[in-house]
Amino acid sequence: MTSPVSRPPATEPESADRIAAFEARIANGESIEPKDWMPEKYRQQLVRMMSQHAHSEVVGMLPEGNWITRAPSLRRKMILLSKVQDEAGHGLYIYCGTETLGVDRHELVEQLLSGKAKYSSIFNYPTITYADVGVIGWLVDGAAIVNQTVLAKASYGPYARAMIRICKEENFHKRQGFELVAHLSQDGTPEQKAMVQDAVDRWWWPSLMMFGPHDKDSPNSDSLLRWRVKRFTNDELRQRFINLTIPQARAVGLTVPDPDLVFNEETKNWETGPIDWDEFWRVVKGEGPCNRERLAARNKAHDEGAWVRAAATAYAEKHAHRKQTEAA
Ligand code: FAQ
Repeated sequence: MTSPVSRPPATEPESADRIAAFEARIANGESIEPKDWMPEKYRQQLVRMMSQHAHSEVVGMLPEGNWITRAPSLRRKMILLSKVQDEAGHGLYIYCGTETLGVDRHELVEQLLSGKAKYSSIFNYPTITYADVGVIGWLVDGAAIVNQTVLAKASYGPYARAMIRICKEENFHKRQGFELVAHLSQDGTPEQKAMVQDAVDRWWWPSLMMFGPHDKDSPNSDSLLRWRVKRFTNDELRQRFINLTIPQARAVGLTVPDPDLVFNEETKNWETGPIDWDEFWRVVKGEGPCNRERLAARNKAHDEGAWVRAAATAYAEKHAHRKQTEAA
């Protein structure tokens, strides 16, 4: 777990009664708000999950951002620019949400830049062709929607509310991705069809890994489910995504790279072959194809933005000083 982050000491100590009252509120479907009392473990779990999520949105700009200058038309460039910009906004909403838990954003950003914090494994894979932009929109944003639509009902108010807006934008992201995938696979040249199939072959398994380890290997799920931050387990959401996506792939004449894929008539689930969890943990631990590149890019952007932060701080100080002088 990422190191717990500091907060002013709670004025009211934890007791069995207080925890029971808190859990009763959650069981009753109430929303927990920043000024409400909460167990320290609940706060820490939210800080961990929300900060990882915010980092993912920000690092998630990099793989597709690589293609902005090489988008094949003005229309595609405009779509991609606004999508990548949206991801920056998502990061900001979620960092703001995390700050309501008494965390300093700088501390979180520092953890990301130093490589201490986690972010989604999916963003450590390379975007090799333009078809990857379509496939990321379709599969990666599609997986994010399945996960985040449920998080929009999470017990912590600021997180749930951020998810409502984010999901609306993610829906646009998914649609633009699927539109590009359908265009390449149905109207494209044989080379374009091969290119989009190759992108699906590379992104399919990493997209399934986005939902996290199997339930039996998920140490955080129990408490998150009890506190209704998560409403479904990792495996349940993964299965929902697979069931939604296979018919979409078939509709546009694409296949997923899984010889063991079968439809179970009884459960009505598409069942996949085994996921390579060794690969997943390698990527999570920093040994994925692009982990170093991503961190280097974020650090470079942070360093190059130092003058903007300095200018904003100087402007804020000047403004505050002027207000003080006017009030005197
Ligand atoms: N990558 O006990 P669990 C997006 C870690 S946003 C890396 O099951 P939990 C939008 C986990 O942190 C994508 N690490 O954990 C977009 C934990 O480590 P810790 C991000 C992972 O929290 C699209 C350990 O493994 N979305 O795509 C991953 O109960 C396109 C054990 O795991 C969110 O963050 C992983 N895939 O469940 C942007 C959604 N999975 O902290 C740009 C919110 C697990 O104990 C372009 N988060 N780990 O050291 C969640 O729903 C949950 O946190 C899960 C993990 C489901 C990700």
